[in-house]
Amino acid sequence: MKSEIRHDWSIGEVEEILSLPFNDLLFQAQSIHRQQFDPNQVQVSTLLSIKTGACPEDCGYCSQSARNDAEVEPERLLPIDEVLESAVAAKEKGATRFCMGAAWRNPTDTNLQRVAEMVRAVKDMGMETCLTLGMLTAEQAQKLKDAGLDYYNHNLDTSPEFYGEVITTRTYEDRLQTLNHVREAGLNVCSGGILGMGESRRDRASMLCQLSNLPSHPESVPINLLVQVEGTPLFGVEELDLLEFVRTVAAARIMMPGSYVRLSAGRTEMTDELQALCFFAGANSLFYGDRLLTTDNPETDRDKQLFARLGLSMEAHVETEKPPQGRACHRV
Ligand code: SAM
Ligand code: DTB
Ligand code: SF4
Repeated sequence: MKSEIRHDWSIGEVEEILSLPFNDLLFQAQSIHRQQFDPNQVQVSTLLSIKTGACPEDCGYCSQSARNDAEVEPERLLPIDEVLESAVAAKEKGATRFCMGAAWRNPTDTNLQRVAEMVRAVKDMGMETCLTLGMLTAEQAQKLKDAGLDYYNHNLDTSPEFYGEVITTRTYEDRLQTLNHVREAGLNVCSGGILGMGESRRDRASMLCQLSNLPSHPESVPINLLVQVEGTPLFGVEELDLLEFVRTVAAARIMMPGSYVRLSAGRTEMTDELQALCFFAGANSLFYGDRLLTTDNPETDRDKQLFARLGLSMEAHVETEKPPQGRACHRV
């Protein structure tokens, strides 16, 4: 099984991959993973919510939407010294990348300036930087690139077909446009989605097609398991068979061989054994730190024990210069 960078996947073809016998699927994914990456290394990033809650969007999964009844205390944009304090703590614990998230539809230019200062300061500490602030214009993406930003996270979340069931206040096309602006500005792209929102296997195949058929594969592909937050429309939705989660990780690995596939939200619901299967299926990065944005993540000590049980090591600081022609990075 040779890994190949393709941008022409069809939904039917991916459904077939997702339906393979489990052992065949995991064997294929692990074989491809080993051609591209050290199979015993994980890259770890720490998240911080720099502006929490009161978001005007209606994302059905999100605790931060002003339209939902989740118990989240809204907060204004954090002062830069608080952000830096968290970044220092994350670096001390071994994170190589610091990801700052804001509950905005899109940043205003004033807010963008303040966030750009945060990026400069975190970068000066010797960490990689990532932001997720909602939609960006081409000019805003360029400003962030100029400030030294390494990655921008903007998820497609689900398939174009299922999308309208989850979000109505921005379109799928809006998301693709932001990803295009981010890519054109020369930033690394972090884009993935959420599983367990009541979507079908075909929807999962379709979302992976959207991601892998972008002109360049995202360098980072977060696969979130829905965290069901009380007060959100998706609270109480039927839970996903977690082996289906592993299958989707494996398909992402096969389709985007050079990308980091990131275990994201939902790890507190996963056993060590399930996470081990995800690593075997090709996941090689995760969020590290006891908080995601508004919900819990495993404690760092628990993750350290997990890594020790599996003989995994945390990646040291990596170079994030864009690979030639902006293609997904090929590590051989
Ligand atoms: N407001 C910005 C936006 O939506 O682009 C950035 C922050 S938003 C919280 C970042 C991503 O977190 C979402 O696109 C979604 O994929 C993920 N997310 C949010 N709430 C989640 C939940 N309850 N479970 C799983 N993933 C979630
Ligand atoms: C991503 O795909 N998952 C992270 C990060 N990108 C920003 C966020 C997960 C949020 C989970 C729910 C919460 O903590 O509010
Ligand atoms: Fe707002 Fe982002 Fe949450 Fe949607 S996912 S409600 S845009 S914070």
